[in-house]
Amino acid sequence: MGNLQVTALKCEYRTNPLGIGAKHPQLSWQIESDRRGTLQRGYQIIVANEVGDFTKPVWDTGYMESDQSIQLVYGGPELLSRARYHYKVKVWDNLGRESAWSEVAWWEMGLMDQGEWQAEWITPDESEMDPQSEPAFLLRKQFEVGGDVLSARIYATAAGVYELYVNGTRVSDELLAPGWTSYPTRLQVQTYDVTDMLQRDGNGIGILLGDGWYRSGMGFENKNFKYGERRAALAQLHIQYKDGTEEVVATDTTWKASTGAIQYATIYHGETYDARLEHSGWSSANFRDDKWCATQVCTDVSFDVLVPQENASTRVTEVIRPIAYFVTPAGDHVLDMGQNMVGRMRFTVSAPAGTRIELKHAEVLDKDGNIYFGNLRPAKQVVTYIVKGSGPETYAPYFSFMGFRYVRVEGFPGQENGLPLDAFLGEVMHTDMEPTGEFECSDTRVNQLQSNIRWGQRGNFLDVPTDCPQRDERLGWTGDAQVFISTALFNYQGGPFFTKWLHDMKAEQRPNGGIPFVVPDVVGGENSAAWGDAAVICPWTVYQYYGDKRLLAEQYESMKGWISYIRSQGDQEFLWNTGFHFGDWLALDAKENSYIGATPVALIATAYYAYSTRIVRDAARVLGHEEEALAFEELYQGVIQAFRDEFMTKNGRVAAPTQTAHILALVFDLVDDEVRARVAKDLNELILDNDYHLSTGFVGTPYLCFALSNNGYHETAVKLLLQESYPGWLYSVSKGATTIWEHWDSIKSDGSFWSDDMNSFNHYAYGAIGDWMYRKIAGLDMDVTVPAFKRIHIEPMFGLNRLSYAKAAHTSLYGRIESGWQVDQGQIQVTVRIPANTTADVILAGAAVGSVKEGGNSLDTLIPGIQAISEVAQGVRVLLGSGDYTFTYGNSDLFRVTFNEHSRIDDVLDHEVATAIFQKHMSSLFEGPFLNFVRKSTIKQLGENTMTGVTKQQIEGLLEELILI
Ligand code: RAM
Repeated sequence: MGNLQVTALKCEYRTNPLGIGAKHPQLSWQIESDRRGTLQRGYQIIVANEVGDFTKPVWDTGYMESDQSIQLVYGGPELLSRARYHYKVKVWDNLGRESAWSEVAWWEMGLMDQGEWQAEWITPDESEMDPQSEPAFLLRKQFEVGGDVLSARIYATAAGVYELYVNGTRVSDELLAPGWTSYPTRLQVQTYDVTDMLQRDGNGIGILLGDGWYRSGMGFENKNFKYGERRAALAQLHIQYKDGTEEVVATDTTWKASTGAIQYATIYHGETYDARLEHSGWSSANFRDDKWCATQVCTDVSFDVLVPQENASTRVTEVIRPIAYFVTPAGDHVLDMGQNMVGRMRFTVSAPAGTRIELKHAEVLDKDGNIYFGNLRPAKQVVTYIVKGSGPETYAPYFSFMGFRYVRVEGFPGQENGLPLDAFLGEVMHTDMEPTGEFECSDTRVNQLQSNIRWGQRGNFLDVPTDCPQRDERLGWTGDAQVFISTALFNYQGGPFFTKWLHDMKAEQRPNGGIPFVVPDVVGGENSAAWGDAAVICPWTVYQYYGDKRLLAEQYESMKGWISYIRSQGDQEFLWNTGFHFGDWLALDAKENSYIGATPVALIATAYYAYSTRIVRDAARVLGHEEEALAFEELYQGVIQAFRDEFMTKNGRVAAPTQTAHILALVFDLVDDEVRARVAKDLNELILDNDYHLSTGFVGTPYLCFALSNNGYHETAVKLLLQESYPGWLYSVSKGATTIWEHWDSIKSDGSFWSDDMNSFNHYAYGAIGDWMYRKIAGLDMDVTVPAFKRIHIEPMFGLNRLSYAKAAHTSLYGRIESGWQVDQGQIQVTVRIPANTTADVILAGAAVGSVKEGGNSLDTLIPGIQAISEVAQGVRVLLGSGDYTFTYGNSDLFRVTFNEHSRIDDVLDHEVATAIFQKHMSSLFEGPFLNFVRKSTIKQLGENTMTGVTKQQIEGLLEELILI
């Protein structure tokens, strides 16, 4: 009967997760099938207890007729705190096949009930140690294990950041636990499996406790103690013996406290570690702690705020080596990591005791080649290590992270003769999300852009979505997250990440529905259009990608709250024309000395008012709140009308002559079809007038290319993408960027900097173009009416003659989706992969039914998996079931070069192709100072300009070759 398998079982987005907090966890699986067109017709889930005895199931769904294979809500009896559940799944498909049972997977509940806490919050005794002092605390206890251990778990958290040790070994590779949440209301508890770490009789347990976000002084004021003055820790070890008894070891005042090597550690400024002050063996049994201080109970943090960890943990996900070492003109010894990264340096050193080594981290070099710290503002990013002197010592900071490509090293033994590169490693740190997106095309510059976008995400998804990872900010700016979330969810599995952050947003929403600028809120400002709208856009985007109805339901009140906030603001119900807004932040049409672009903020605010209201309407429908949906529809219509009255001319022009104003009118559907054509044309002209350059900021940029591609100006969108001169995405690439910059000209063409004041080289907002690259260039898109890619939409837009191939992949909850195309002399090949239990509409642009073949067969034969074929305006539409398909067809018109003497070759050709042709005909000119001039000149200018020394013959050769394309 062929092969049908259930694989990749997930609970709450994760494989075999510990410490689940959801009372009704959501289960997902994937189906592998050797047949095209596989759909799930039914499923059966069996959940068993701790030991996995499936003969006595906790929950057995029996055969369920349903095509649901993701986010299936556990519906059995109440799940017990701390219990492990095993589960397996089988499915039946539309071809009548029954799969075998999947492999058994499990999840384990966290500590669910506050009443179970026997542990107390502890901190060093105030009478013996100043609990506000800088050095990190060491807290420890000795305990006995009196039997054969079946299993052992530790539930722990901290006011601060902590690492947990048992018998001298770290219990996990998680970093900066418990992560950053809205601490006054929510603090995550981590669960660790320590079964294999316990030993019979004497054991030691230790907690290393630093400041972290809790006490570091986040925000602009550089004030410590934002959340609290004292660090404290809470931990509870449950030992289950094989004889069925249980024992608990918990933090209480029998623990002892000390300080040690970590003399200082904060998020912005780095860490100071004096290895001479280490307490060797401090977390092992039999360590002499009689000289250590006592501890006391700390009541600063309540038990009510504890929640089992929601986000994936922060980890080192990659280790990179420095690519170079050099001495700057100013005499600094600098390591180059080759990549702007976020994390920490690990190094190994042998030196006499007391040697002081200092690492200071920076993102860029200035135009003279000196290391540049100006953009860090007060953030120091300095790591100081004081050598113990006992042979090779290895160290990396515990409780800080840096944003950097370059590291200035001072005091490293022998560095006058050069730094030994192999002594240093860069450890890349971020929330450990599964990579789910790949994009590649024929233009290597665009591939570098894609890499920059991904690195921007990695560096700024360190537990919260931050604006930047280096200066004294690193805050959960709502606007930045909102513009980037769609790209982010293509690139990485962000379900747990956004679930946690949105819960924090909801926790910090103001009683009137207002939304703070940053979440967790350490800044205090609130309620800017496009920033506060994150409360609506983010849960909806998570729903679109992952079909997570529970999160949508959890956030629904918060989403509505934001709309009612807006509604109460304007001087009439349907307009939002009051208050402070960041506007089209950093747009290039801003007035001098302003960050706020020229697009009227009331236009932006009202446009988002409409957009968010429409989303809440749709969310209401999904959640079955029909009456509310109707009310939001009415409100939406009112806002659209008000937008038109206020911001459109009678004849259908956008009154504000900015790119962003036109973009919003188009992408938020604020105009009807007739007017739409005119607005699109006007937008296109604004860009042509600007010689194919954008002028947009945070608000317009993410949607700019969508506005063009979706309204008949895809060619202009592609030109914008490929624009190498300032301003455009490839400008920073041409300047050697390895991450996305905050400003289009963070480094100006003369090598000088935009400013010291606000100039991050790792700011993902403009990376939002990634979404368009996936959806339009590679054509991998979703049908928005069916969430989670259950219905896939594949429609590559070929980028005319500028790109010769593009391909993308996305691992959805259903499995891997692929879309790719290539063109060779007018022959087009489109390849797709559609996972089981989904279907796809594939649009083959410029195709005619008679000319398309799939796997070599013409479409008029019966092809397995192809369910329907039709001609549409763009070409041919095929409806596919799951499977791998290759379509081929010819259409040389689509790729014909429209070339005349006014064309610049770079404008009409794929960068790689242009390069090859240039090399062939003008090799003499290809290098040297004229190169740029030649590439940017029209054929006419080239022929006329004797300066370049281009011969008539060369021009003719060029033209001949171009005609062949
Ligand atoms: C800057 C941040 C962020 C932006 C706000 C308005 O400080 O870096 O990117 O959202 O301003």
